[in-house]
Amino acid sequence: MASVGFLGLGIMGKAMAANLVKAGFDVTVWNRNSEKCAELVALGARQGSTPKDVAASCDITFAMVSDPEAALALCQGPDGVAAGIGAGRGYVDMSTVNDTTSKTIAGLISQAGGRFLEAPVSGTKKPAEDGTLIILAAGDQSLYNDVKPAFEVMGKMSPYLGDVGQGANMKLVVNMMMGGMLSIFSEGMSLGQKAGLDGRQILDIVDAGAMSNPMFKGKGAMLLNENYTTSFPLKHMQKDMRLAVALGDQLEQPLPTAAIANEAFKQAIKAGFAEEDIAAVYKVIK
Ligand code: NA7
Repeated sequence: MASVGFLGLGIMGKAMAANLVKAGFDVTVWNRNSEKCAELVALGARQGSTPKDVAASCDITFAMVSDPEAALALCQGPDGVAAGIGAGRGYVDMSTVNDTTSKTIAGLISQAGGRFLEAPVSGTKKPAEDGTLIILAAGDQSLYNDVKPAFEVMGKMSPYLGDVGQGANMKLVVNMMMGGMLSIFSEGMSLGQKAGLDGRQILDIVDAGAMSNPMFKGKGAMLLNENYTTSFPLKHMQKDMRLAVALGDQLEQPLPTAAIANEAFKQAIKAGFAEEDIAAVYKVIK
């Protein structure tokens, strides 16, 4: 892979792009707020002027932005990726969006002669920094083969899931389960402590049994310390829950538990916790 572009240097994109630079890839970065490029340039990346410019000058361009609207905005218009990509070049969108958005982007890229892969990731800030994300790829298989070396830098596994849309769907299923688990976990922690139980002991007991998992461990400590330092912004989890519930509507799949968890995340956004970590949902439950 001769040269790669990276669009979107938020919490996730910054860590992923930095790993590519450190692994020796020739990386050109772009971010809407251009100040965020400085840290990557200091590491050795070039800075592109627009998404079009990056897509036109790199063999393969990755993107990692917030939501469907942002992912579409990157591709469309005179400065968008589709305007620059040209024949044979690759575009890999790693943002979490819904299948419809991903298919629209795939259409824009293929009409411009490019190859498209969707590759949302499971994992938050720490796995992004450690290069241990789970990358959920779907779309053009030749591009998948070409980007494998970069996926190996950014993640610990990168299964190929089939046609465009299946990566988005897999990601929504996984995060919907995560949001539901976090919501019931917060209720349990609140109920237990209101009943006079020790929060630390609740965590230890849960951790010793079949429900032990890294999320309860990590988020549990955050709840007890009332520390909601952002690793996965709460607003993005609500977006994922919203998109999963919409997919349930589309497929006539009842999702009563996810729908209720989505309401808890909506309440948390209304209470002003959108930019805090997903663990902050506890504050509206307790
Ligand atoms: P962050 O830290 O909220 O970063 C979001 C990024 O998306 C950031 O680079 C934003 O640029 C960019 N963004 C947002 N809207 C736009 C538009 N309209 N155009 C271009 N760029 C935009 O999110 P994370 O890194 O935690 O998460 C990224 C994805 O992974 C997301 O889908 C999660 O659900 C999972 P800015 O710096 O604001 O100029």
